[in-house]
Amino acid sequence: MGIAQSPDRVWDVTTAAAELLACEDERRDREPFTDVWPELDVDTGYTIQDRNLEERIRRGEQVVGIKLGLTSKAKQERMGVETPFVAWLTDAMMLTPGDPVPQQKLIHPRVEPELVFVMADRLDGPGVTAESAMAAVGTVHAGAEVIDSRYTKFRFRAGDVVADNASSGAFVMNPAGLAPRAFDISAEEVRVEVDDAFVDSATGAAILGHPGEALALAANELARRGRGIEPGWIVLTGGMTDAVLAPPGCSIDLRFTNLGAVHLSGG
Ligand code: OOG
Ligand code: MG
Repeated sequence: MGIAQSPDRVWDVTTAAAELLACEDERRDREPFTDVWPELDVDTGYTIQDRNLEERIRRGEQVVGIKLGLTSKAKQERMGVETPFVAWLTDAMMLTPGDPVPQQKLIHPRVEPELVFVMADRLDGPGVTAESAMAAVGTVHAGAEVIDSRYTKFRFRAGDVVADNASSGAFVMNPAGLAPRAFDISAEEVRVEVDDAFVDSATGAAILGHPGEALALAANELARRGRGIEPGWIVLTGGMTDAVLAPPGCSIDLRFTNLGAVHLSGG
């Protein structure tokens, strides 16, 4: 924790939390806090993230699940942060299939393909393994996350991005899910196409070897904060490839082997 002095502002958990939500509301990006507040570590970041979850709930939003961040090498290398982390999903972030990227709410959206779990059973850490985590999953879905950092050019350190609810923006999933035992999740491939041109691909194994590892990591991290993963929650297990830019007018297709496709237009 601690307090940081910058030329114009003093940052602590309360002021940084308020500033991040103000940036989101005003569609304004800013420099990362760690430039002037190097003590902003991952733990402090989670405290800020949870403060802002309370504020989102106070505004009437409801928690619908969680998202993992930086669970693939492609994402870790691009963002320059190697620690996977967890953040909150609320109903305000949920898109219906066919909805465009909500440009009017976002600063500089990017889209990434994700394997999404819908939980059948409650999952409580600590001590959760990938195997015990997968036993609590009801269905697996093709998904797209629209990330949107409140930091200029997505430049941040681990504490900054955890505080910023892991660049949460919006997400959508294909409603047709499969039972986890119905197919090989590690081998499930996604092909990313922008404006009908192939740009990238990855398999489920890109997510910590198996996306169940990401779910276990999330359960164990939430346990540290005195929480569990609830039945019905949606879990975004992390971008499988690097994210692609999603400006107005673009067309993005994520085509999965068994899970179908997700289409997003840039609006
Ligand atoms: C941080 C959020 C990362 C993922 O799936 O890895 C994330 C960022 O890339 O801005 O959502
Ligand atoms: Mg993501």
